[in-house]
Amino acid sequence: MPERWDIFCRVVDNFGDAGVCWRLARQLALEHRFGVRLWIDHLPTLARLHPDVVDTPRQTIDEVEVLSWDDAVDLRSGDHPLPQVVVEAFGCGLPEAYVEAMAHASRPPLWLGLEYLSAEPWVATHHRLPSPHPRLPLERYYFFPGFVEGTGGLLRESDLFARRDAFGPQQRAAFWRAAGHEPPEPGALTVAVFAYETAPLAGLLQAWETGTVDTVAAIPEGKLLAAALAHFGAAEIPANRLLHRGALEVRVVPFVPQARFDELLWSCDVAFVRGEDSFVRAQWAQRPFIWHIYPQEEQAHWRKLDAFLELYGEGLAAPAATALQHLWHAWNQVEGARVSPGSAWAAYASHRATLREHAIRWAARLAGIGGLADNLARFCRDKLK
Ligand code: TRH
Repeated sequence: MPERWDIFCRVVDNFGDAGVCWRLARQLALEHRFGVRLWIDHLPTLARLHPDVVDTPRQTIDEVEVLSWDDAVDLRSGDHPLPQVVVEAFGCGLPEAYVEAMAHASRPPLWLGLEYLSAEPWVATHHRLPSPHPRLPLERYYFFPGFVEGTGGLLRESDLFARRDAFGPQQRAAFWRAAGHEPPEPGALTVAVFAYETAPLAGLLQAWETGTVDTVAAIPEGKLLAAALAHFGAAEIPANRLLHRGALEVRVVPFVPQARFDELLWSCDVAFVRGEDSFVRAQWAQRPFIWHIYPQEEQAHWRKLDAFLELYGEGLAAPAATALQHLWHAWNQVEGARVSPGSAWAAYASHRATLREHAIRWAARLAGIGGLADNLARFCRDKLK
């Protein structure tokens, strides 16, 4: 019998909780051949990421059994036998009845808490530590994704690099046509812009349209588009899904299934990404990238942003590292940000070749710590021996 895993995911907002859990579940099922059940509380979000998902309590997609859950679901019924491994994603909490069943099992499942991704130094010291349940004879292990040895690494499918490296001019042209556009002119700078609607987009668009480099900005359908339309004084998306002024052409592109999201990054020179999953995908894409971090209370996210900037800046020439920090701070509206997004962009763009070389080295460095799904499977295999 293949080892069985339950992954529990609550969708907080946006797409990343579902995006990360889906990517993990799919890889454990397809590459590790585990029996995987993904319990998710908001199917419509998953359906945006995978078009085969339908609104039903139970379905199998890409060999993952997807079950819709809320606390009322009685998971102890016979057709939901406990698995060997339970992954609780992002502190979502497990149904009380399920935890009780775990505690009373002759051999309780191995319980892991998959934590949010952070570059903060304390992560490696907490990774794989057990935490006792306050009331029941159970313990839950912290499992942290990360960028350094001693963490769980980052999600990466085994064929990702081969697919990335095989994605050439023809595939890029096909991506643009599938998105409803002609391939950009050879000399144009192409930028993917996936960010929260709070991003200071106007300043960036202004810099691009008044700049000397023809710039094509691909913005996926979503809340950020309103800021782009406002900048152009457009009431709605034009029929040709283009907004053009000066040196800037904004192209509206569809929100594509997650399996094709990488193609957006691979079809552009620079990537503005956000949250957790697209942030990781831009790093695997070896692109210069700008991260719009998910906002948190009391600006805790600024600490996370700077922790990553410090790590990422290792080995990067000082002028390029400074330009990178200024643009990331401006984009994330960090208090005391030195320069506006527009002028920060000009400095950043002047170091694009250096940043591209650094992005290639960084992806190779990350690959050295192994993929998250593989590290997780290895940890569980060792614990279940
Ligand atoms: O959508 P997000 O902002 O999700 C966030 C983060 O996960 C954050 O950590 C979490 O705390 C918060 O949700 C609740 O950003 P993220 O993580 O990049 O997830 C976006 C997903 O959407 C990612 O899997 C890529 C996918 N995507 C597509 O599949 N197709 C698309 O066209 C686009 C633009 C994105």
